[in-house]
Amino acid sequence: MSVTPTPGDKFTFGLWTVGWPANDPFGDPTRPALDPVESVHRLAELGAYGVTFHDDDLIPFGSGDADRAKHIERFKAALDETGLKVPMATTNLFKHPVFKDGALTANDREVRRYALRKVMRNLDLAAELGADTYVFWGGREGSESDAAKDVRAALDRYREGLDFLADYVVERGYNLRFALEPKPNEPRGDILLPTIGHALGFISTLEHADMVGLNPEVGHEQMAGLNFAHGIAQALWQGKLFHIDLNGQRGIKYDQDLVFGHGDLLNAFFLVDLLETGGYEGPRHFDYKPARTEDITGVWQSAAANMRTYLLLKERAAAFRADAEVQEALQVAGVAELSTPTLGAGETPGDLLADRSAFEDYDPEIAGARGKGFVRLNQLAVEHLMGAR
Ligand SMILES: [Mn+2]
Repeated sequence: MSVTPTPGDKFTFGLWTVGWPANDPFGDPTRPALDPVESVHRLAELGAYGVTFHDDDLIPFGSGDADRAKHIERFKAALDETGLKVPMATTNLFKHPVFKDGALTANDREVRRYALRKVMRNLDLAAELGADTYVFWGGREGSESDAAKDVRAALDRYREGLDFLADYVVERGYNLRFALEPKPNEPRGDILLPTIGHALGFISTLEHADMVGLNPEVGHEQMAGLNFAHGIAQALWQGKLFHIDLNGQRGIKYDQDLVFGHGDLLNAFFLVDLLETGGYEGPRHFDYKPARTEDITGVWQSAAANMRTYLLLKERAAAFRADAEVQEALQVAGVAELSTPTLGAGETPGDLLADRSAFEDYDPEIAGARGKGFVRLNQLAVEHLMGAR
């Protein structure tokens, strides 16, 4: 198995990731802005499959129509030269002060109408560039004050906006699906649809629920103390893993956007194992930030590190699965038995009541005393991850 990335690995990067000049709330940029055209070329050289963008990453906010067309033309030329794809696009509904109280859920109705128009314009561009996924990260959809936001009304407006935009995609015949990206907080004190679970519940209420899924991000779930691999497993189970944002996060704190694997490495190991065996076929998209300490050389080193870490984890996970001792430990742990239905085919409540082996003759003390061998299994995973086996 090769750990040199190729387009067949479907690795993609947001223009805003490598292009981040490393300004943060406490400090000025430490790097010059990157031309998106240069990012396309460098990512292609590193073996990436594609790039993704917010409208404002490509076309500076407020550009006139002529300038906008020029930016798009240069970008398209770079895509043609490199063969890089644009599988996903999204809208910046968080940077400009107009969105300080949200976009689709701003209290101010005019802001909401402006936000819809901004999305519609970029949906047209996304379709033109061949994207099949459109992400909604509602970073400003939330509040700092429970008095200032009627959450039930906000969810009504969120649904209204997404239903309307989905209608627009259908009416235009675009081959686009929507992917909502949950995040618990930052930049708002509390963000609507804070976790995978909240977003799945919300999606089930949408008019076009079939064309709306998720774009979960590693760090966003881990900021809430949640197990990302479990969240992804549920998203897959519900047929809603439309896209994924890979990065690293170390515990419950601000959104770190570290290189993939530079946070909870063991969870990343099980995540890659799941993605590679669980039927996910979409891009492996990195939404990280090259650390503020890095110069431009460090930017490209960190981009390469994301892909190399993924491929190494893929290799380690495959070795774990192939190990005869692991297979025996899985057997002892009864992992496969969970796939056997609890009831027999056609078994009724009456049948279960009549089965004395299920209760009257069953000894819970014996079952309760039996060791499960889960720690041994986990240690085998850790040792494969460490390259010790
Ligand atoms: Mn993040």
